[in-house]
Amino acid sequence: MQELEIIGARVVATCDASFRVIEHGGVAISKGQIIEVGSLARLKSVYARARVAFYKHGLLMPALTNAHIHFEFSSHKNTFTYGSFENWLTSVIQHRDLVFRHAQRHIRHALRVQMQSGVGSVGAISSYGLEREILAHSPLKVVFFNELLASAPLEQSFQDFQARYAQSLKHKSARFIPAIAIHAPYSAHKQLAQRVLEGIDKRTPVCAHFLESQAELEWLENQGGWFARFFQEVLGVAKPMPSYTGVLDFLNLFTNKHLLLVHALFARLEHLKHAQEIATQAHIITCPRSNRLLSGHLLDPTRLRPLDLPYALATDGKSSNLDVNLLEELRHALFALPGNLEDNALELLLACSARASQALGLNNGSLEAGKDADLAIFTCQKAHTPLEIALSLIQAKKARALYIQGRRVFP
Ligand code: MCF
Ligand code: FE
Repeated sequence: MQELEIIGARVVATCDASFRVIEHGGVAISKGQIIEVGSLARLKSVYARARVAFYKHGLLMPALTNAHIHFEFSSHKNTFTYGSFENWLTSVIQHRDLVFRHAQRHIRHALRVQMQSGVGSVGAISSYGLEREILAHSPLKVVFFNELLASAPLEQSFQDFQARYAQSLKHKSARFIPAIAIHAPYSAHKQLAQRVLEGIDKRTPVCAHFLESQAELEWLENQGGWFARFFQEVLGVAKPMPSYTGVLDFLNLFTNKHLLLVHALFARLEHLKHAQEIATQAHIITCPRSNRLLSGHLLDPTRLRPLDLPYALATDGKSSNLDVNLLEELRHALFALPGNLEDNALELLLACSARASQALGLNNGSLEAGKDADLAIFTCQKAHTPLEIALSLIQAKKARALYIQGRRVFP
């Protein structure tokens, strides 16, 4: 007889396409996967031999997904400058090494924060590989984005990247997925970006920071502005020129790829449409607190709706945030993003569950038969609508339990 389990709660938010909410419901689990979702009474009668765990004052949801986090910067507190993207970037270049002290301890803490906040999957951006072993041995599902950072087309930079990528491939499993991030148009040279992306299949997500600042747009479109001065004065480049002929040229790197564009605050409609046309699938990742601290702007979800371009919510790293708690991010997003509150509540719940999971190409993020049994339980008295569920979540502050493939990993 195979191991069967039912996990139920007073409120079940499936986060499926119809956003079904079930009172006194649950999921039946076998071999780490959900085999049925429904009322507790039905599940108990169909799977009479199953072990049952019921959370009386609980909200059962898919485990959350934090689709963009820089674990390596977890020890950062107040070294970098906020209030302007340009000043932030200059401060990162000047003080980056400082923040890697005691990195391992802080990375472990950031990992605990993920689990405490009900996060079961992460999209981890890795510039140096400092967090690779810790993440590879954690219970979380990890899409591990080895980040290309090289503004000049040096062979040594390519070799260093390949070596890091090869290290991550050693840990490849159903739970740890090595992938590639192209840092940004101003910091990843076209020739190297093309070379590292060669042979990457159309199902593995590729990630890039994209049009996070007005300066980046100006650099790509007019080859001038703040970045020209930055390359000359800070990095000592004699005649700085972008390696891309424009925004679309940068996006063309991702033709036939599964593309995640992070931030996209200064992207125009034509850029977003182009991304959708050339990519096999395109997603936006938004990190509202990071955006507020760096450029001051926030993504306007109403601009994405007519395009049918999904977005995922993420914390970014402590390099540009006060913490990496996704429930805190949800709280700020709910209060700060422009648009109708109820529409935003529904989209934001999906943005840290089903849509974030789709962005990372994972088989979780909603409670449906055939999905991995990655579940989070939060305290909740009662909730029906997406807004009530979102409000319960942000008041809960911490998950009561986190299951991955049906196995409890927290507390
Ligand atoms: O998403 C934010 C802001 N935009 C760009 N980069 C980063 C962010 N948080 C951390 N970073 C890292 C990036 O991975 O900062 C460095 C890279 O290591 C900037 S380039 C020297
Ligand atoms: Fe980032």
